Amino acid sequence: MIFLRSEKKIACFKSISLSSFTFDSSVFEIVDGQWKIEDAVIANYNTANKTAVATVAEDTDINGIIFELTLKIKDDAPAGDYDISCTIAAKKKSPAGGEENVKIALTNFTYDTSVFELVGGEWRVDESIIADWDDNNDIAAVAFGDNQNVNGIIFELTFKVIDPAKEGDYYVGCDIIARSKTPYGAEDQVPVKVTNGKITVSPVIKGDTDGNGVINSDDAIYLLYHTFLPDMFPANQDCDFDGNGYINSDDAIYLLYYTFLPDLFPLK
Ligand SMILES: [Ca+2]
Ligand SMILES: [Ca+2]
Repeated sequence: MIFLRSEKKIACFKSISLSSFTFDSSVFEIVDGQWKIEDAVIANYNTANKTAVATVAEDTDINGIIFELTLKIKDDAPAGDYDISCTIAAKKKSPAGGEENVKIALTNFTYDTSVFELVGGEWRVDESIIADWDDNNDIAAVAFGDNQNVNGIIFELTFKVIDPAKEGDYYVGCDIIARSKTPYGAEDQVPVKVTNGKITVSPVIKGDTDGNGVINSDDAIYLLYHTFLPDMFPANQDCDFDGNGYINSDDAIYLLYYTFLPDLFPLK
């Protein structure tokens, strides 16, 4: 259980985060990142945001190679020397009177499994010491300083709608456990309120590529982004609007014309 893991009897932690990897993206592409620290309490690499965080006991020796980044060289890359850098932030925290005095665990996520598949979860607490999501067990845990404001959105779940799903409103809930350290080192349960999330499932409107319910020039721009970055801008429908058999920027232009002259440029 992740939540218990953060309560290991370790006197002090230190955390290291790597972010803002900079390199010549016309030559290289990040394939993977992996921590090389043994005995890390948490060692995580977030592929989407290209950030890596590790937390270790204070007495862990972390001299030497601590992180390995695997890059792929693109075809036709010119020979030469290239620099790669990243931002490293390191923090040292003591559980007894240090800053990471508040811990929150989210468990028992409830949702209609006949309609949704849970595909991901991510903490939105800035400056957290530990933030983890165990998708095998549907448990998420975070620890942060008691001077941290955590009102608002703290955790984001990503669902996939199972096709075909019935239209309607669905609710998502979870159990939440929050604890805070007292000045004497003991722990108090903190009262917290969970607001259940609502998801509305509705049919996709032809041409509404960004899925906001209306068709306008933003959808043409979204489709243009999709043709360049399909992973970041996924398609919610078949976007071959000019009906020539393939999807490219011409379909984005065609969709733009459609927003002005729908009769002349009907969506195929
Ligand atoms: Ca739209
Ligand atoms: Ca087309």
